[in-house]
Amino acid sequence: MASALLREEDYFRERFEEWLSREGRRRDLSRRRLLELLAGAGVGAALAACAPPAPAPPPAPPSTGGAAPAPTPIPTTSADRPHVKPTPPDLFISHGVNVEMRWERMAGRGYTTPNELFFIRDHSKTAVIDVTSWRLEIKGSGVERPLTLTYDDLQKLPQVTVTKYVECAGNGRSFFETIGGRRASGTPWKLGAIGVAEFRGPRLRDVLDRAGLKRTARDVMPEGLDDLKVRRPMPIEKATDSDTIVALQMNGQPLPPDHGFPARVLVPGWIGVSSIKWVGSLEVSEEPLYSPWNTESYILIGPDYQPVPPAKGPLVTTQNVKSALELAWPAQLRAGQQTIRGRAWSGVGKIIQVEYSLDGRTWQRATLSSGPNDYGQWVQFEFPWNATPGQYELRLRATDEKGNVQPERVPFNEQGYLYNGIVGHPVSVS
Ligand SMILES: Nc1nc2c(c(=O)[nH]1)N[C@H]1C(S)=C(S)[C@@H](COP(=O)(O)O)O[C@H]1N2
Ligand SMILES: [Mo]
Repeated sequence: MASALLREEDYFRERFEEWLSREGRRRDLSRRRLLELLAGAGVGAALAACAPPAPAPPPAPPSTGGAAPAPTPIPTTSADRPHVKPTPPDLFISHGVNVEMRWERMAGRGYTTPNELFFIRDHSKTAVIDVTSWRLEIKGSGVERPLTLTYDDLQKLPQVTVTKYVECAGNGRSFFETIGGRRASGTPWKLGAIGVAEFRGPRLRDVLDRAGLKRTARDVMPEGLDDLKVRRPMPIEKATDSDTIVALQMNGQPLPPDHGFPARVLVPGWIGVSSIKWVGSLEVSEEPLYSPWNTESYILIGPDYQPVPPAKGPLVTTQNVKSALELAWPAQLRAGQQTIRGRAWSGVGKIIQVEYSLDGRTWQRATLSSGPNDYGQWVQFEFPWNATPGQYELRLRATDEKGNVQPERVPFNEQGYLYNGIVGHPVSVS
């Protein structure tokens, strides 16, 4: 990790320089004068001066026309606040750098997850990128002519809207311990490491075509501009799929910094880490590509799995079938007739059935909404419940069109991926 720490120092130095020049311009002071003021004011004030400003709204879409808007200050993160957007406890369950959405906050909402409620998973911390100097590099043996694109270039390509989820491979991980009795390493998510958004941007294949994608290309590896340079290859088939895009927008806004501004790759149906945020380069290769994220992590390691050299185990790619209730964990409900709602999803196909159980033995079918329901999406469902006072564990069992059903038990894997077993949602009715 030493090199990552070194990069972190570099990061802070660079951010400090950036802050100095911005602050200097704002107050019409030279860099030197600003440094003198900071030195005179002592370390405390200097640090206070470096503290991040209140989170600014994302920049307006560049296409609005009219008078040039006042430049929006570039938001920053800090050592104790790794994110840009607020992550208040009434919206998120905090796991330190990673925050999951509270499912009860999806109750009564429409199909998508608002940007303010969308979970954040950062391997290091949110990278804050200046779009004017940002470039997307396309390189490697799989393209005819390596190329560098600007934000503008990407906006000029045909744009498509893809409404899909991003879900962490570790979503549900805590249940390996609380149900399976064995703790897995990693963030102990409940079920809130998922969100659906309307992503918009050019298709990845159109972006790659600009560099002359060869027929012999095999793997594509997007790399992030965050401290750890998170990167994970995918096969050319998935990279050129019509739903795989370079997202520039999320729910009608430019991507928020925490979700990858200015551009993130969106790889629908695949585990979250495939959807690289703050993408800075795309390596296209005629040979298979490797990174720590497909040899060391995001693979299955455990008694039921064999190594797949050079990976330590089978690769995790597509997401499995899961479901959740739009209720607090644990939930408190008033007795009486009511409607219980939730959402179910699968990485490989639409959901064809959601069953629920109030007693863990008898199952009934919930009603699926007629709204969106495809691979990489969730479907909304509901069922009526005449609740009488008492303690309950509500269970769900979703089935997708490929016949995948949520199981009773999930075989353990050390890093705790893909827990999709049936869970008892604690509910007390009074
Ligand atoms: N560059 C970069 N991309 C990244 C990550 C990261 O740390 N760095 N985290 C990945 C993981 S593990 C997940 S689950 C998703 C989370 O996306 P979100 O924070 O927008 O919800 O982003 C993925 N893309
Ligand atoms: Mo993840």
